[in-house]
Amino acid sequence: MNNTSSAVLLTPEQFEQALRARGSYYHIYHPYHIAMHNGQATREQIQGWVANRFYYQTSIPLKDAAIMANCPDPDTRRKWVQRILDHDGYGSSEGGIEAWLRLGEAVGLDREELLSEKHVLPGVRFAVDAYVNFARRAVWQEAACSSLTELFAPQIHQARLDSWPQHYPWIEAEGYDYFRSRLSQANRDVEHGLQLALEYCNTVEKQQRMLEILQFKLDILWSMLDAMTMAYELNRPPYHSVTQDAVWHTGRLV
Ligand code: AHQ
Repeated sequence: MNNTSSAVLLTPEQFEQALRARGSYYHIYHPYHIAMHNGQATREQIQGWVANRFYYQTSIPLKDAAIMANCPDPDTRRKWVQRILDHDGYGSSEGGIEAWLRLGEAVGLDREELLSEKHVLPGVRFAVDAYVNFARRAVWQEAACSSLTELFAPQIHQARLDSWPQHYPWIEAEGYDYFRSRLSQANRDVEHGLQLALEYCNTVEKQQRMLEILQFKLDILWSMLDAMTMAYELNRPPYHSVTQDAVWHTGRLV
């Protein structure tokens, strides 16, 4: 994908532009997401998305803790820990995972159903686990900067807030708190992530590798929606040719 041999060292501004240009491949352009945005998603497709994305949300703190475990710099850890608190909650703040459980209830899925992870499709699980395992073993700067798909996230959260209430009146308004919370959190995270990327990527090789890592993360987000498309749009969930039952594994094994 990236031919490093012909690449040249980009200035920080040029490198930031190169990172932002990958936004063309963000999952906001995936047909599943476009259908949800345009009001063409069924209740089952929305519920499937919420239940599968719950696995992504609950994996983010594990990913961020893995980065912190590999990071020897206290200043970075002091900033990075906020990401874990944003999801797990702290003091009187409920956290994003609790807010996502309320999104589940708002779309008609009770807490136990999301917490059981029984709806998490193998393809979604494998994509998300690849992200967590990458964070466990990669150079901490590379793992930290793989969160930079959030360069494009505020747009996607705002789009949901702008379109879903009118298209899906059956979704209770309390469910939208999570998207609202991410508007400011994502912007703050991106400011830190971008600063790390521009500081760390000071050679052609590091710049080219970081663009590849960002594509890896874009592929994770895209593949999650591909798995949901198979199951909830094409009605071809795993093993559909041999059983109508949901027989795939639902435990976190890696
Ligand atoms: O809700 C999201 C979230 O908490 C995070 C953390 C961040 C990371 O560390 O990789 N990425 C991310 C994202 C969230 N929501 C996604 C969405 O479409 O709702 C976007 C996703 C991202 O862009 O990586």
